[in-house]
Amino acid sequence: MYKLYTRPGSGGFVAEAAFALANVPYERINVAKSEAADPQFLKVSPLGQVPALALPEGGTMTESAAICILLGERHPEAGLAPGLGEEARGDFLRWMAFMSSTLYPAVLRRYYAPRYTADPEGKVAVEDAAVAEIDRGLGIVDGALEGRDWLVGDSLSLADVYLLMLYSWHPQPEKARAALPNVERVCAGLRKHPVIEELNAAHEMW
Ligand SMILES: N[C@@H](CCC(=O)N[C@@H](CS)C(=O)NCC(=O)O)C(=O)O
Repeated sequence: MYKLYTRPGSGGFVAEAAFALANVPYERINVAKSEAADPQFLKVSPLGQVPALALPEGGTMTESAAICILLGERHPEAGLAPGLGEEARGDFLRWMAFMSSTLYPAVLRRYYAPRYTADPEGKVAVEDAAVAEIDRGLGIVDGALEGRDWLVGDSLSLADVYLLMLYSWHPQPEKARAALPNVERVCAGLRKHPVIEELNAAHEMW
């Protein structure tokens, strides 16, 4: 069985959503922040981050986007990602990479600002610049969602769930709602999805 290392309110949300939406059983291992430096956990996740995944056949992996892409491939019947050779595959990979390499790091700079400056006075400047980058990235996604129900193709994919997770972490939700009408519209619909709603009861993302 898969083992997912996660914790409420974390990037484990999107991986848990993938399992729940695909109806694939997994063991959920809660890693409290205080346990992140545990040597056993560091063997699975060298940066001490969640999510991390132990695969049923052996081996482990980190990185939320990679985990989601793999689960989408392994459980195609769930329709969580366009398959190899499908026209929407490029968009799916593009948005998963955009979110994990551009948006998620901007969110991390906002919430872990002291890691990103050697200047003891620099925290606020890092936070402000991070919020500007979050807004810039989400603005690009908002433009891509104009006139569309979903980010990729004609149906829900893990790219939409990933977006929902990152958008939920916006430090100024009122401002974000007003500035990002298309992101808000898609995420508002997704928040009512029964599987997502149930998952949020444990994560309290919104
Ligand atoms: N690039 C990683 C980032 C994961 C990440 O930063 N997770 C946060 C929780 S949202 C974490 O575990 N942070 C603890 C730390 O960095 O010390 C991914 O996409 O999975």
